[in-house]
Amino acid sequence: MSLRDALRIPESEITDEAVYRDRRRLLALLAATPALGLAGCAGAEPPPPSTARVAPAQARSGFRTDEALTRYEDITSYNNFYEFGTGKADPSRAAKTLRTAPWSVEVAGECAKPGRIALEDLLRGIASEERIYRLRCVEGWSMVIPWTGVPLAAVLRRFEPTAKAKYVAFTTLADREQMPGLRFRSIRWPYREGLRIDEAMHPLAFLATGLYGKALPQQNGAPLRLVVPWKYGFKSIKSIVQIRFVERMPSTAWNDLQPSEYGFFSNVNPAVDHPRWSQKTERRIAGTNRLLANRIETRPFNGYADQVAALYAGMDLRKWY
Ligand SMILES: Nc1nc2c(c(=O)[nH]1)N[C@H]1C(S)=C(S)[C@@H](COP(=O)(O)O)O[C@H]1N2
Ligand SMILES: [Mo]
Repeated sequence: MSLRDALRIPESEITDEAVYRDRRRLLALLAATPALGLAGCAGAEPPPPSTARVAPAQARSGFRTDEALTRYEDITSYNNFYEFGTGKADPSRAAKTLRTAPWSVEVAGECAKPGRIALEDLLRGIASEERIYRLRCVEGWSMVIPWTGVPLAAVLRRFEPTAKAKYVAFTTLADREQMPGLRFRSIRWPYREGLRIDEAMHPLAFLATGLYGKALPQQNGAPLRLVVPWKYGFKSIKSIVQIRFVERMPSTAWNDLQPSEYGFFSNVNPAVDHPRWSQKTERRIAGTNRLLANRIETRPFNGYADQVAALYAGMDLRKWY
């Protein structure tokens, strides 16, 4: 298996166990190899934030779906949370050690009101909502998840971002004592993600605190986790401890590791294949059980094109993948 194969293995017939062993072996290899120097987006001028506004009724039409929900058992036992191991079953077993209270978030950068804020205060006064969103993993499986939480924009506005805030960067907790996966340099810790400011302020961008009406389980990113339903799952960063408003496109964990495979934008796009596999279809994990997943066609922006396509008007989505 080549070095490239070390990075991700597509969802397929391979068992979780085999994926786990291969990843561990090959990620060790990767860690021992100098940077590949792949081009990615570095150096190119990133597109400015759009001024597109989505009408409230249009936005709300993306808040629910009639599609069959994924079972609670599957949402909470088939996870990606590398801080707790690279196997799909690892987080549900290992994340119980994550202490989710007390929890605070540091807010920094280009805003009038930076500081460290307790989670209760971060959420205070913002009405909790339920949103049923599709989540499409870049590996080729998808789920339909009933989240509870708050609009990201409502939280971000609290801190009064300045005109220089062109992007928002998010960071996950990185605590070796609580997170056994940090021993492996599968990615460069802490896990980091980012959005352009207009994406972050979009009504669909959501901060989840629960699912199926219950508190968010650790393996799903408790106590506070981003959900960006029109982007590949890895953009939905878990267990957030820092939010930074920045002027330049921030570095993100997967883009850092392999820029030719994982771009900054990472909008779900069946027309742009991952270099090692097609993105045209997905295995929908819903209803009865995970082993009876349906193969369905992947939709542009994960089916949220009506709500978000305007954000990318005039952008070449092959270049800005
Ligand atoms: N901190 C952190 N956030 C993360 C990940 C991770 O490994 N670490 N994995 C991402 C990936 S690849 C996906 S598909 C989703 C999975 O979310 P779920 O396990 O709640 O379904 O979480 C994302 N957020
Ligand atoms: Mo993913």
